[in-house]
Order: sequence, then structure tokens, then C-alpha cells
Amino acid sequence: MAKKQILIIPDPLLRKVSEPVSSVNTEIKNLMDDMLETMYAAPGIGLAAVQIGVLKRIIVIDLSKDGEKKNPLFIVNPEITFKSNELISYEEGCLSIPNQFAEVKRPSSCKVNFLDYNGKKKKINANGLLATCIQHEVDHLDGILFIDHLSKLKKDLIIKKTKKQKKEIDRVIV
Ligand code: GNR
Ligand code: NI
Repeated sequence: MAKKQILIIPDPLLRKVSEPVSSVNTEIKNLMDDMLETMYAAPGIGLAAVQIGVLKRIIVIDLSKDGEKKNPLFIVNPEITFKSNELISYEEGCLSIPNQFAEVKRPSSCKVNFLDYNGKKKKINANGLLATCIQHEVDHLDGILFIDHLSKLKKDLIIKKTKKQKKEIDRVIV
């Protein structure tokens, strides 16, 4: 396993649509292992392959808390088959938009068809934070970021803050 670098906005790759996986082979499993290691190290509760620069429709999620047994969820080629009319608001963050958080309203539950780590067809019925996280990650696969769900004012402010932060980091390194 290897920890990979996470792309930060405004990296243009983050705006591309990812391609479906044709077969969950060893190469894909190695990629999923790298994604999980990268997500745990960040740390984050979810990661899409595009965030490490790979345009494939793959997501890893782990909502287990510190000290609890790890509970990784590998999701390949997700298809959201149902979204509730009821919405729920969570304060979202994104590893590709470091240190910026905002409340986002999304359907409070959803149903998802996908392939698991072994390429087996699975279905889950998600609610609460899992439903939010799955939708946040599936958005990544379509080049969508949580800031796209905010007002232009909030979105532009977060983009500005992220650019300023990056400049400060670059100044320290150079
Ligand atoms: O670590 C993450 N936390 C989070 C919190 C609320 C809603 C979504 C997320 S996903 C995010 C990691 C990430 O950027 N995944 O793409
Ligand atoms: Ni994200």
C-alpha cells in the first residue's frame, strides 16, 4: 500500500467525469488499498479516486470513530437508484478543499447499487452521515464539489480562502 498525494482545488482533474471500472482486478484492488491508506492518513471519512488523480468511479468510506474497529466500505461503479425527498443538513468538508466547512442540504437517505472490493454486486440503503458521504463522493465522480451546492457568495469566499492558504504554504516552502 502507498499513501498518495491529494489534489486540491483548483486542480482541473477534480472537474472531470470519472470512467466506470470494467473489471475489479488486482490493479483496481491495489488502487483501492492506496485510497484507503491515503484517506486514513489525511484523515477523512471518504475519498474518491479522482482525489488522488485517477479518473475511475471508485469510492472508499469509513465512518468508524477513533479507537473503534475500522469498517472500510469499498464502492465501485455506484448507481444511486433512489434519493429521499426529505433533506438533511450536515457541515461538510472536503480533503480537496482543506480547512473549509459549510452546511450542505442533501437527500437524507439514498439507495445505491455498486460492486464491492471483490467485484460482487451489492445494494445499500443509506441514511444520516453515510447517505451524505456517499452523495458527496458520487458528486466527485461527476466533477462536482460540495461548494457547488452553496450560494455563489459562500462558494467564492471558500475558493478565495483556499487560494490564499495555498499561497501562504508555498511561501513557507520556497
Ligand atoms: O472527510 C470528509 N468528511 C466529510 C464530512 C461531511 C461530509 C462529507 C465528508 S467527505 C470528506 C472527505 C472527502 O473529501 N471526500 O471526498
Ligand atoms: Ni470530498
